[in-house]
Amino acid sequence: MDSATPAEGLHFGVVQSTFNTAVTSRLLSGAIDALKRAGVNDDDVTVVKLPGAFEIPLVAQKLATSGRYDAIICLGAVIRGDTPHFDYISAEVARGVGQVALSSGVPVIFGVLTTDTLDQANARSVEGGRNKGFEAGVAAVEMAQLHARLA
Ligand code: INI
Repeated sequence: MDSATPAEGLHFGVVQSTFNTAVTSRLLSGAIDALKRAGVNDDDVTVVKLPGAFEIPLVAQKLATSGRYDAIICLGAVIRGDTPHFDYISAEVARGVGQVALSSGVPVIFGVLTTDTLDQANARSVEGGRNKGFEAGVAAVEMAQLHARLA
């Protein structure tokens, strides 16, 4: 991590979709754990919950353009079903999150699982173990620090 910019004092917005909520709740725990371990204050983290991954980009955009956050973390779980629905949602959330980062200039981290099965999603959202939310939290701190340094 970049020691020139302490994580303490940085502000983070976390967007959690509640579809597949058991999975995304563990992603949220992982992200919060990573932020705390980096020294981020509880009061400097805002969590916003929304219905599904498709809705993530709009809310991420609202947070990113508010000027209040040094990075935004997007958390969700899109799990393949029997129809092409998965392909539309996963493509749209990935495209939208990337677009929000580029248009806002604020780091927006993609902590959205896109898996074929619930088992795969569970294996990537283990509390205290392999956890995409934790990885997203680590990436958010690194990107917020880098962003501050490059500003
Ligand atoms: N939303 C998810 O976050 N994950 C899914 O797996 C999922 N599936 O499978 O349908 C899902 N659908 C809801 C979607 O994100 C929107 O909330 C909904 O279409 C309303 O816009």
